[in-house]
Amino acid sequence: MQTLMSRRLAATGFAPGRAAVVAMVLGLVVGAMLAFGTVAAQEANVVTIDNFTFTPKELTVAAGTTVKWVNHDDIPHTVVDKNKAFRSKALDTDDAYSFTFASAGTFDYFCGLHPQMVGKIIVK
Ligand SMILES: [Cu+2]
Repeated sequence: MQTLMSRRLAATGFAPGRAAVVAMVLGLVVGAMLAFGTVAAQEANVVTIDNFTFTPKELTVAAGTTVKWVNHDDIPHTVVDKNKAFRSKALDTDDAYSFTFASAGTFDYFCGLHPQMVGKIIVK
């Protein structure tokens, strides 16, 4: 037996199946907007540390640029260049470390406490 509600929905051509598709499309649009907002909020020349991850993982800057790393995790991390060009102290929550890249090169770095955490700065 049909309810008044479902009859009304059927009358407007608004079938439950269509509602699901509309909800999915809306979800994708909102998701894309949120993702875009996150990217737009990313500060220039700043690498954030969140959930054991450097973001962006790879950053390209011009020679002379100062790059800042900020730890947003609630455990300490460090920033250590593979070729010992730079090494931070342990960064507590919201601590930052900055390094100025004077000349061109590729700098692979990792966290000294969690070596599986890696990132790269490309200086041009
Ligand atoms: Cu770490």
